[in-house]
Amino acid sequence: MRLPEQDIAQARELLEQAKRVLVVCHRNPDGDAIGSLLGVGLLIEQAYPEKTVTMHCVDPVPEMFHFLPGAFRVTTLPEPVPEPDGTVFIFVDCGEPKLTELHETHPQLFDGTYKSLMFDHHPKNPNFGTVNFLVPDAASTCEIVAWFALQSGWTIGSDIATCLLTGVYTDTGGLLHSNVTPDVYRTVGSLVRAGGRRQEVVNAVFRTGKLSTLQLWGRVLEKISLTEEGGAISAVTEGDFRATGADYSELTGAIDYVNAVPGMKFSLILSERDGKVKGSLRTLRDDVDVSLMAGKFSGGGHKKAAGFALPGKLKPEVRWKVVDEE
Ligand SMILES: [Mn+2]
Repeated sequence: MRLPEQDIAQARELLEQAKRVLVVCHRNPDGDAIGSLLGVGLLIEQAYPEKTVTMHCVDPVPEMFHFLPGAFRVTTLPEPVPEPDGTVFIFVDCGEPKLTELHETHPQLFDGTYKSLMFDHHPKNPNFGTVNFLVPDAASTCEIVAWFALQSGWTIGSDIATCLLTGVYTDTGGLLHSNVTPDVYRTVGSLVRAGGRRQEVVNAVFRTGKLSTLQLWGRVLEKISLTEEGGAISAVTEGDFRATGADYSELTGAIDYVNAVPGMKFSLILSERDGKVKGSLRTLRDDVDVSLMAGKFSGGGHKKAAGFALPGKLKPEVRWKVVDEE
């Protein structure tokens, strides 16, 4: 995979003219958001040591990613935001401006007042940056950042490679999802060769589970039921979150286990939060499109992973049947 040379040249020109670079990722950041936020930040800092580079998110870095170099430097946006002259923004893994949660408080970041670069892989991204690196075929934003560095002739050190590997691993479920292409393996190869600490990422992300997370997942797994339509369905109530002490983000990943029941067409986890019921849908099948199912509830997503949110609460329903006792 190669990025257009003229876009790279234009991006480098913007960076060279800047005094400060502010990198921003989306709210509720996942591994790809944090990995690309830190990866880009550290890369730019290394390439242009005379410039001030800062990294920002409206939400804190999840504990799971605290092992990453630079994780403790991530802050909310400084107030007031530095003047446009001499400032360049870099947006990473944001499918649209509102995912930064700065679109209402800081519309000037998106209306052309500020110059910006954008790195993303969400197909519906409206290309809201001044220079856009949008690659919908990439499994993660971190890969796009890696190509940018490699094509620019920049050295990727082991710290930066570790950040970037994190995003590739989390957005591919540990290289297990169907979005893993030969290019993904090639990029992983380059990052591991650059000293990326693969095992550190795997252990922190896939082999570490807080007690509250494991107990929450226990409840999810215990409540799986199979429907006549071929769905494996489970639900978590606000009571489950309270009883386990888990927060909402700890539900991430549980759906892959619900989706593991053999022979099912799709899986669904319903979860209660702040007066809303959220649905997460997954399928392993090529002939099922869960984004269409989510669409019926005004949601959306990809063919194999989608979601929706409805106002309301969950009401448990137990079905009893009287049978003859032999
Ligand atoms: Mn991503």
